[in-house]
Amino acid sequence: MGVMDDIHSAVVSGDMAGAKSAVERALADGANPTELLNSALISAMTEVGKRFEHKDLFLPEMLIAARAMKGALAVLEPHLQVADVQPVGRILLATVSGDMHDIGKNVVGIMMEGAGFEVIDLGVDVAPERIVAMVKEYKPDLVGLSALLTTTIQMMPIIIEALNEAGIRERVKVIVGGAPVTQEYAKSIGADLYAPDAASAARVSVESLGEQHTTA
Ligand code: B1M
Repeated sequence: MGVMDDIHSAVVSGDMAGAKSAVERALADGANPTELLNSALISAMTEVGKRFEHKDLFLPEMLIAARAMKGALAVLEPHLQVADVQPVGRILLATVSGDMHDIGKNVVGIMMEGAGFEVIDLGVDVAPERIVAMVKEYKPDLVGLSALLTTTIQMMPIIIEALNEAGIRERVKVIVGGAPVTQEYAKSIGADLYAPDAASAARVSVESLGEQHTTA
């Protein structure tokens, strides 16, 4: 079994120490950090999701797999950052109310930092009122909303409406993402941008900075 397989199976089985040391080993062997993220780590979480769906694995196992993923990601993070990038803008990131999934949002944050954004991460389960207050306080260029549940993506238009009601919608671009979110959904709720993954989230965000306010 190769080191990529070791990482994959350590994450799936929730072995954080094993996942971290396998990532260290892969990096020492010269593995590409982005490939490692996509092929070993993210694919492991996809596998966990499939097993959960098929009832081959249950909530506690999903939780320890997520913990192993986070440990491995912490080892990988410095290698995903590009040194000496010029600051391009500021983004406020949040997982929406009712949603505790933060791995994808964290990966988006890492990629945004790599692209030169100052990232203000509000964490998970963030209420619309808090997002409005933080936009007023930090005056970001973008607000990034993540949601992983078909139920919680419904908070996204509520947050956009809250920004509207507070009279600050025009000050920021809103980018949305997360597994159940689609380009069509993003457009239908009046988001400015949508990205299916972290790398494209960073790319479209940088591109959007020079553009007029549009919808996704
Ligand atoms: Co949850 N969970 N979970 N879970 N979980 C899913 C999402 C699920 C698809 C699993 C399944 O059934 N196959 C399912 C949702 C079904 C649905 O809504 N249709 C599900 C469920 C049901 C639940 C609970 C309800 C289970 C229960 O309690 N019975 C519960 C809900 C809790 C809550 O939020 N209120 C729950 C709980 C959990 C854990 C806490 C155990 C854990 C989360 C731990 C954590 O995040 N700290 C967890 C996990 C780990 C998962 C899976 C297995 C993996 C998610 C993940 O981290 N993926 C997931 C199954 C799956 O996704 N295949 C599942 C890796 C991550 C890098 O990818 O988050 O998709 P992702 O992010 C990607 C893109 O989506 C995108 O870029 C990222 C990187 O490329 N992206 C953005 C994300 N945000 C973006 C924002 C952007 C742009 C792009 O712009 C701002």
